[in-house]
Amino acid sequence: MIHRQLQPFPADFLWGSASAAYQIEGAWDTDGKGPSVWDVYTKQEGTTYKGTNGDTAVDHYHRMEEDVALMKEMGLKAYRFSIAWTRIYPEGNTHVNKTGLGFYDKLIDHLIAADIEPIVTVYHWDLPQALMDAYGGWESRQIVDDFDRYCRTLFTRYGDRVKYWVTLNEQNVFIGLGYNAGIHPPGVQDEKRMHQANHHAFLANAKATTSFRELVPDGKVGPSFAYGPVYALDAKPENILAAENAEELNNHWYMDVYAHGTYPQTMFRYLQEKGTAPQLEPGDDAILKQGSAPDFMGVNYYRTTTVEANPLDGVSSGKMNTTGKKGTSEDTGVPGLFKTVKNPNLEATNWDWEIDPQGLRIGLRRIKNRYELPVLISENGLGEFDKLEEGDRVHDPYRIDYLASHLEAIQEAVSDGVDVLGYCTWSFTDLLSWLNGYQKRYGFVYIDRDEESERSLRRIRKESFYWYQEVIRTQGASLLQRAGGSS
Ligand code: BGP
Repeated sequence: MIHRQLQPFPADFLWGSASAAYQIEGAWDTDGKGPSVWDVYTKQEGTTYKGTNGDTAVDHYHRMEEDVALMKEMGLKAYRFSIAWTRIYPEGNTHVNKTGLGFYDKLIDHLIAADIEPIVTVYHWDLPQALMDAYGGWESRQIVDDFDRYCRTLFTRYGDRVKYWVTLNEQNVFIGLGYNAGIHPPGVQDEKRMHQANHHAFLANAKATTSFRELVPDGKVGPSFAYGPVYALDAKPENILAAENAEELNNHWYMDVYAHGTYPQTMFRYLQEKGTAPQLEPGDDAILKQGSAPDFMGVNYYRTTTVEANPLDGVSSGKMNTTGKKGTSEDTGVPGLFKTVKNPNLEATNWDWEIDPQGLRIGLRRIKNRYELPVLISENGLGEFDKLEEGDRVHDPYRIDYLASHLEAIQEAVSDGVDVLGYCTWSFTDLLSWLNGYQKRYGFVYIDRDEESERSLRRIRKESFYWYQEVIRTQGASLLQRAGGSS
């Protein structure tokens, strides 16, 4: 669709930015916080880039007020952050840590005082280690009740002030990388175990959504899904079928359950035939159904996925580029279904993530057509090397180009009729990238630290900071000037 004129962004559009507790807070064992699986995993030899961990991260725990002041100065309308489960329940499911609750009270109050809508992510991967030790975390059904207890504590405590809630961040990523690729905790490589853990995560998500309806009836809740819309490499029918397979396994598998409470049937049968389908117990269907129909689909969008056919003895796992050396990532796949290939039409970042703003519009359209749900873009951004230059300047036009082109694609999607509630860039300040250390930077605010040293941890506004400030101030109208258009 080519529109003669684009619709403006909605007047109440949430111009936001995002972060996650483990990646920014530091203070990993301060004020009664318990250890999470990431606190433990990152300290095992060879798990992360240069052995980096979040012990200090960017020290947000001690610099929260300064960070919120920068958000206010920028004019941010929304800030998505996550709560560390282990600050609230240090052992996962026993006693509540009042100091932990108090930290997020303070953060929420500061945001509200700065006219910034808080968007809380309940779970951004930092499972209490105690629950991993007690029963294997997501591999046990016990997690469903423990997660619900934790959620109910948060909904009760903060539900009066926080109206936007994200349940699980990227279930497809923490489960896929944790239980199949084996590069996130707990480092398992087993497809059957992965699908079972994933099923428990669906149940936990559904139960928490049901609790939310009871405790925060005037709020909005949804999951954040890492959506990589799938393309076929070309028009060969076997590659089109491979793309259908990938869209179904990678995307509908998750979003169908969130939206409708049901797994896609052809893929479920295929996994049953293979012996890796999850085991459902009586009553599970009802839990999933009751906790379906979120208020929005949260979408974390970074790139599209391009695939071709993959034989039964074909490619499965491949290496990820965690060093920033372009061209070092390997293709991955599911034998008998699809394998990923480089898209010859797209440029990629130094970490081999293909840059594809139109892919975001395509994804938004697919969600609109299949689920009829509003979308909150809960993450989108560019991880790149940045250079701190003389006079405290960081010149990052590549980030501005990336974000501007994606916002233009969103405006096209809005003009297509997609209901987009808001846009959270990843990320506000630079932060720890789970497997990639500190050199893969995403923020509007540069943090003076690297893998080797915490240096001063000073906050320095990048050029993109001022650019986004202007986008927000003009409600997106400044984007049209950039594109040379008018409306
Ligand atoms: C998403 C996560 C974020 C963030 C981002 C960038 O998958 O939700 O926490 O890390 O990706 O990824 P990376 O840090 O691997 O570059």
